Amino acid sequence: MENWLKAANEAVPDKVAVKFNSEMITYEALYEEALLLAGKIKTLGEHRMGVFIYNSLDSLKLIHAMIQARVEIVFINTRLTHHEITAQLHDVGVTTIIAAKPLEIEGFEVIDFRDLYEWEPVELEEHPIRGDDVLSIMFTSGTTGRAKAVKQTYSNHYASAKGCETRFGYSVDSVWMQINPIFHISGLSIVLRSVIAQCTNVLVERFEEEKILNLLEDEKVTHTSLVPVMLQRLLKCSNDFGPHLQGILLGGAGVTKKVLKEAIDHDLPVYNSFGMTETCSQIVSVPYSDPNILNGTVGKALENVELKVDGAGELLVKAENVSPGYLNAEMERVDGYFKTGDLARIDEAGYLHILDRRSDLIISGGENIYPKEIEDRVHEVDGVESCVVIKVQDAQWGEAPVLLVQGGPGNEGDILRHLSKTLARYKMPREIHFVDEVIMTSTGKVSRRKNHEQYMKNHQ
Ligand code: S0N
Ligand code: MG
Ligand code: MG
Ligand code: MG
Repeated sequence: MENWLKAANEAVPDKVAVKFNSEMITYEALYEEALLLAGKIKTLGEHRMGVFIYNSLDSLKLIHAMIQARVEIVFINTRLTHHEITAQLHDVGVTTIIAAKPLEIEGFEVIDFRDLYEWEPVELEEHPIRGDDVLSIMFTSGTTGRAKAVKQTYSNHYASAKGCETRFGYSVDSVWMQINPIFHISGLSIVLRSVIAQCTNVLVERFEEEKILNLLEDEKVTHTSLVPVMLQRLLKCSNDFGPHLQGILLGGAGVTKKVLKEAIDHDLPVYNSFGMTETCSQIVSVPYSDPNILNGTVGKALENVELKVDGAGELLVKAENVSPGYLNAEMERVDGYFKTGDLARIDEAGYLHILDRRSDLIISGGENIYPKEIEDRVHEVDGVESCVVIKVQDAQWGEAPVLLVQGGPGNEGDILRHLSKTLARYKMPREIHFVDEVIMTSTGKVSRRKNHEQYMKNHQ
């Protein structure tokens, strides 16, 4: 596998690789800095490390340095609590974290990124990159309540970039804007796509509507990715995204027809899509120019992706961009196809329709929440007899969790205290209701469906 940054340095050394606020860096400077930092990172002797970073130029330098040092990068969602981070990192044997801000997490050696510059480097040896080497590890919540660690290889990322490039139509002269967090595949895929295509990445630190709208125009951004909540928030501010945009890749959560139609009516070049951490970003997409985009489809398979729906209605994927597996769990496959767990339909013309997401997955503003994870934490509180988390529609975030608890309303304070210590803010239930009885199935399991029906009846 080619060393992408080295190749970009050879082909387009003077081209701006990254713009961030008032800073910018060329491919030549980025490569040199990555090599320098890689030599310092090597002194740690670790083959897998955690990173706790936000969208910033330093973070991109660090990612490229870790790639040059061939260290597996374990991405930490910066919205998580220390409780959640600790569980994830223990699960994958990580003991050292490089962080963008001073951070203390008990049991881990945390290195402040800026301190790396003071270190004496060791000499870097040229190692060829093998396609099946692991570049990154990202966590995705699991049905069991335990986060699964997804291995993403160099081949996975490369195939993903090439599939996207062909369908989404960007090239060396394009300008990508990255708003999505670098610790999600929606964000990291932009870092890697732009280096592979040798184009420019305009990196955005946080979601600020006015600033983003100005940058789209000032930096002549041609391509970007958004989750639907971001698009909705931008549309509230303005429906004129300037004359340069050629593609807005929408993913991470279902988008309503209303929002899609509003965007298309204002000539915004939206592509709906569907992808997962396990598939290293989108596997299907559909452009604004295709009238089918308003039929509820997430699109047609990318050129290098094979899709099937099995007898039970489950979506199966085979492609170079599908992860080889989880580090801490079995990845279910059949005949070489990854079993996504999502229920889907492929229509006669080959368009994919997602019917239902993996067992009760709640997607809040592009962040995945599994009910089981919240339920497990609630069960840890004294006095709770039973509980269930259900999914409700939410005007601000698309979907949100609601918690129903059986056992003493006096527990509310304890529950809230325990949840805020152990769960990220975005996973906090929007409402807590105390019920006489959490409804069970005939086999004695909590029934999410029946409790949901009951809740809807009471809250019409
Ligand atoms: C939507 C975002 C930007 C909202 O963040 P914002 O407004 O900056 O929030 P903060 O100022 O940090 O916090 C304010 C309060 O809001 C709470 N909060 C923040 N986010 C959420 C949330 N998602 N849900 C609920 N609450 C939230 C904070 O907790 C805070 O509250 P208090 O004050 O009470 O603490 C932000 O959420 C965001 O960036 N979301 C997107 C994340 C993302 O990129 N997800 C995609 C993940 N999926 C994938 O990567 C696979 C699909 C894929 O690859 C893809 C996806 C999209 C586009 C393209 C692709 C592709 O194929 O390449
Ligand atoms: Mg995920
Ligand atoms: Mg904010
Ligand atoms: Mg978030």
